[in-house]
Amino acid sequence: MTHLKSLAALLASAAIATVALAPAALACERTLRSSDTHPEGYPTVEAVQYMGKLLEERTGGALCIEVFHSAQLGEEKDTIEQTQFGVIDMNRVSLGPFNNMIPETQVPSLPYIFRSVEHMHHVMDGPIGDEILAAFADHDLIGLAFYDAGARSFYNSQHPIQAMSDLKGMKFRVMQSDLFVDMVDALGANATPMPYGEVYSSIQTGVIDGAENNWPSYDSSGHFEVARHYTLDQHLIVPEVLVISKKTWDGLSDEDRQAVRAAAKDSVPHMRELWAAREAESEAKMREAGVEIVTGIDKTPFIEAMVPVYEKYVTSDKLKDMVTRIQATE
Ligand code: GTR
Repeated sequence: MTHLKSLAALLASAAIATVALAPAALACERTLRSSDTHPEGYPTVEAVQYMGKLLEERTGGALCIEVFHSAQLGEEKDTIEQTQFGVIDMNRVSLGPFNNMIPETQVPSLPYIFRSVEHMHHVMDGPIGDEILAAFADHDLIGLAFYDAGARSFYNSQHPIQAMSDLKGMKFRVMQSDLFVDMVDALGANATPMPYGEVYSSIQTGVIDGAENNWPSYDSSGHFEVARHYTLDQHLIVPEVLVISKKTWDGLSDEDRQAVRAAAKDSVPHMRELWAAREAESEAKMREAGVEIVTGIDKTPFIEAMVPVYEKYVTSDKLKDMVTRIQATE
């Protein structure tokens, strides 16, 4: 009897467990795999997870997103290819690695093109942003939204950069984009394009003197441990982009596509809040960690040095027109 009772109890608890598990198991008919180079908790990772929650709620569990953070699926350039092939469904990346492939992405990647992050928001939230997102379609990708990445500045292991002349002959890692190679060369330094994940050890072993990035990346990558001099020259305000594979897109119903687009757009204000908080937090952390920070440098020579870079990259009428419209945007 006791035995029977406990068997009944076991069956009952199994039934409860099945019931309890059922919603989770049924919750997602389809889970989209999304890549990110940053660790759990980084604003881009959290923004896509938030988008996933919106999507799951709004589609009644037809679509969910799982973010593979910390470069689990590979470095940005490789994951972009895999997204084009449809092996990865979604990807959150910088616009930088798209520069060589999609000329329109070069425009917001031009050094000092934006006067401020607010200026960048006005441009990317408007028709120019939409034109850039649309340009992904010719490359087996659908552009969904832009996210914040603050401003990028130079940091290095050697000495403080007070003026452009201090960069002379130094070796800096850049993202894999010809535009950024030419940017660094135009400043009198030498550029080494390489994947993000190789930067720490390359600085540590002296293969390069430094790199350039925003506060949260400088912090979360640990680069500040090996490159203690950070100069706020803010040469790039290049946004991040969220894309979905055209292969995945083609397999979705119209309704689901609309839900994906809307959830991506709706994650942007949330991302901006997360970003602002994280940026301030990382900057404070870096100051506390004793990083030598150079502020208030004269940016004029940096800006003037970019003239040949603009001449080299802004060649088609389309890109010229975009640059003119950006400059005319409030
Ligand atoms: C970060 C950006 C990453 C990656 C990285 C890099 O700011 O969020 O997507 O592009 O920079 O420098 O490679």
